Amino acid sequence: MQRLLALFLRLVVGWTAMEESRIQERANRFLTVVNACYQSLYRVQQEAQWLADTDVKPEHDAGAEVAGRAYAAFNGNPAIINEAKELLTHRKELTDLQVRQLERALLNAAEGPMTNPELVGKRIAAETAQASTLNGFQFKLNGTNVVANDLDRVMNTSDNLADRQAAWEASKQTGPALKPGLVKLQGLRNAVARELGHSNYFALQVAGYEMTADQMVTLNDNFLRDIRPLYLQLHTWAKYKLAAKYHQPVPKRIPAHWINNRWAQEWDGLVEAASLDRYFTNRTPESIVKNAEQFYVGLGFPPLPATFWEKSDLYPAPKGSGRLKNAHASCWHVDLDHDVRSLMSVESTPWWFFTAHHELGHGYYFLSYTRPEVPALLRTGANPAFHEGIGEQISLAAGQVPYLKSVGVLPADYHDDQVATLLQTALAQGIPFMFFASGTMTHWENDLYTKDLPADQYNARWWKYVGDYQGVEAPGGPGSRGEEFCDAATKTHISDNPAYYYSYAIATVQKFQIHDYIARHILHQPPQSCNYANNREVGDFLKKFLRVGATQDWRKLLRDTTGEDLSTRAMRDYFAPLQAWLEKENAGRPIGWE
Ligand code: X8Z
Ligand code: ZN
Repeated sequence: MQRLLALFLRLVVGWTAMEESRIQERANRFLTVVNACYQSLYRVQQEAQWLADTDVKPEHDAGAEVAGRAYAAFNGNPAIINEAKELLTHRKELTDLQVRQLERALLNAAEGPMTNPELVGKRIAAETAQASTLNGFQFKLNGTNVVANDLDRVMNTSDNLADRQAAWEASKQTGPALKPGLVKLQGLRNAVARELGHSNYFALQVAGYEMTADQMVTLNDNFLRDIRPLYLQLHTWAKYKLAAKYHQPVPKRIPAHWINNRWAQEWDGLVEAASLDRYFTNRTPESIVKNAEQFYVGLGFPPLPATFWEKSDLYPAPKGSGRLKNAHASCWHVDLDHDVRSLMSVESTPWWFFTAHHELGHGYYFLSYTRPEVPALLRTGANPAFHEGIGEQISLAAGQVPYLKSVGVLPADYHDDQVATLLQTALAQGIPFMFFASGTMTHWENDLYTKDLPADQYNARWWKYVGDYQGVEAPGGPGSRGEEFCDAATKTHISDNPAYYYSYAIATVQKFQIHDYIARHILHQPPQSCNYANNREVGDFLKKFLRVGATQDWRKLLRDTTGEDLSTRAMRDYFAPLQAWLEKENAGRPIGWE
């Protein structure tokens, strides 16, 4: 009897193993084809998009639209959707790597599900038209054609409030031009997401984190709850400082044109003792990009491929060339192999110095996971925040005074006023940004897609969130920006990277966690004043998690990398010395804006 039972069990186990290998073989055959075609079509689509973004012309838009259709025709094909879904019903018999690829294939399909070709066609046409309006927009300041860098120059240097307001208002000219396209895309993106069962477009994007829209909003709200005491102190300090600078009474909320950044997302230029401006006037834009590359090479990463330098578009289009290009920095993995390019408009400023480090972070991440062990479908970040986080963290490291001195950006006798440096970092690289990213952007886009925000409430809702989360108000005061404007749409991501911005907030939290680990456990230096330069141990630590791409669960990867779950702990520790200093500076002042 026992022998019979053992034989029976052996047969069952053997049969199960056979079934398992049969289903794994089927998945492998399917994934081999999907990966190969995905990579080829991705390249076709990226090449066409690159042309459209770097040289805005109707014929390049047409090329991008056709390539977008070809990409969707394969990736959203019902045959792919059905087979991926069918295989996932056997998920227990599949390897983790197979499950990840199948889930990614379904997320890709959900962006252009050819179960409804007419809808997908409409979305691609609308996306292409919106990108063209955005990238080809001609700003005018006092009747003269200007580009975004010109407007930023006024915002970064002018003390004249009328000039500042004119530049700020000019920067909002894209809003009305983009609003009709955004209204259309709100409906089309939601309809596309619903086609494969996602409740809306915001939920589809958040699915890449294996989270629901509500969980994502709560995560962001919790970040803000954790750092609100520090933000209130910074806000108070900044508004007194700005009121004195512009000889104005101290307002409750800060007028948007008092702050250098067009969306008040980073508060640069307030701490004279930490200003790096004068150390950049004699540098060339080329040397800035080379500095950024050297940061990574010093850590043991290879130099960028020659094609990066040949094919990238790194500097402003020459004045008078008539060429219009996307003004927002980005980095592209054109062929999901070694063709990595960056699109920037680098000038000799500290802001572009940090942005170049950010973009090359994407580039080195692309190159790190371009390995045979990482299939094309998983050649992406562990999640989008990991992708944003690496360059953000390197920017934080590149701003450390000991590092800047060691590479000669700062003179050897530079006096480091540590409070000023910390204050500058908090204002320009961390805290107000969180209230824009987790607050205004995340809530507005969640409303746009999850709550189908009506078009006649876009601007009122935007300024409600700017006021509530950031403590900032429109230059003309509340009510001055009616629905004829569309100030949300002046932020690039609303059009061309929708329902994504919480990724920058998570990236900001994560950058402090990874930086904290490196400073304390590898460099044995204080996180607020350390130097990564030429440290191979730091490079090896970074490579270990960059090389896995999306082949592992992001939560586990973060825990394995830093020993911690996602948390604002490191960010709060970093700025802890500032809280007491600010409280002393702000003694007797009303705190906050309510
Ligand atoms: O968009 C970017 C990068 C391109 S991935 C330059 N960033 C956000 C922004 O500019 O709004 C970097 C930080 C925030
Ligand atoms: Zn980025």
